[in-house]
Amino acid sequence: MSETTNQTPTLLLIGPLLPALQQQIESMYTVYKLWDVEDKNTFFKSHGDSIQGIVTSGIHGCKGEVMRALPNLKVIVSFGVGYDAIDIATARDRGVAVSNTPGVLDDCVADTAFALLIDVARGISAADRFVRNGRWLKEKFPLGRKLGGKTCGIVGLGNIGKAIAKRVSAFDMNVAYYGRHQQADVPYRYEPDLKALASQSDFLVLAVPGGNATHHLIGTDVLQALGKDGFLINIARGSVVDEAALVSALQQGVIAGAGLDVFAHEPEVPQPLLEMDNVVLTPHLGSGTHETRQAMADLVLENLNLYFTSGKLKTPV
Ligand code: 8YV
Repeated sequence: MSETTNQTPTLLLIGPLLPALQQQIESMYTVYKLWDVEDKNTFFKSHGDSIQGIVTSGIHGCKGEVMRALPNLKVIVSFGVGYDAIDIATARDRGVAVSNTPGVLDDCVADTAFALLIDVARGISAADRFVRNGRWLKEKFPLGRKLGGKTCGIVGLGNIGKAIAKRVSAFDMNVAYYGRHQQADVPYRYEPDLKALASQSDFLVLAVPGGNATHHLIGTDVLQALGKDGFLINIARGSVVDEAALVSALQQGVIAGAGLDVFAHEPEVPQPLLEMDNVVLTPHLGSGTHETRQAMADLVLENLNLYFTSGKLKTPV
């Protein structure tokens, strides 16, 4: 924690950032780190007035109570495209500007969705365990499912959804999508009924934002519609799926399998999922490549510096 002079704006970091990004921010601003603070009330009383900006991430977010403790807060700059963990209503009420990092991570998140899809279809992770555990010496690995000719239902055809559609189309899959509105100028079939989309899909891929509007969008009814030969892929947010319903659907063979990068209570993953060979689990690595995380870091710095020199944000929410 460092406070040098009052000439540089004072920022509060909610959680640790990429080390290089954090270092750059610390070299340009006066920075407090909330995770280092033992007594938050005392900290807010003595330093709350000085803080003009918050830097956070899609995971760390920012609660309304933190904003309310900072009377001179003007801006929240977030690392990540999803901002469901930021209390946007409170930010708007208090006239606090918010930015995220759209555009720069679509390809990597879509790659992750496709990696999970091909993995669950062909059992790549399970096959790796099969070879390592010496089972190949005694048994045959079970057959997988072909992708070509199958239907991929995409829930949420935003930039990431479109990047997923492009990838699965290249593998000769049919694409249909569900969303609030049909989109002009997309070559994919719109399905206005989520359950109908699930029942037509071999793979149902979730690419909607998190938050109240999509909370538990996927429950028992949609999983039953997806059916015993269907796979669920989630690279969106754990909150979009009723996780207990998903676990029980997998236990009872209601669906064939799942590829999951996000969970309801990260980094906790329900124990039954850890024991299933037809489920591929990744630790919220959707955007996690050197190139994309660097691009996200650059955009965070750009938003921050632009705000404190011009009062504007490059990518406001
Ligand atoms: C990041 C994400 O892992 O962009 C998002 O919304 O979920 C991921 O890209 C996360 O924001 C980093 O904390």
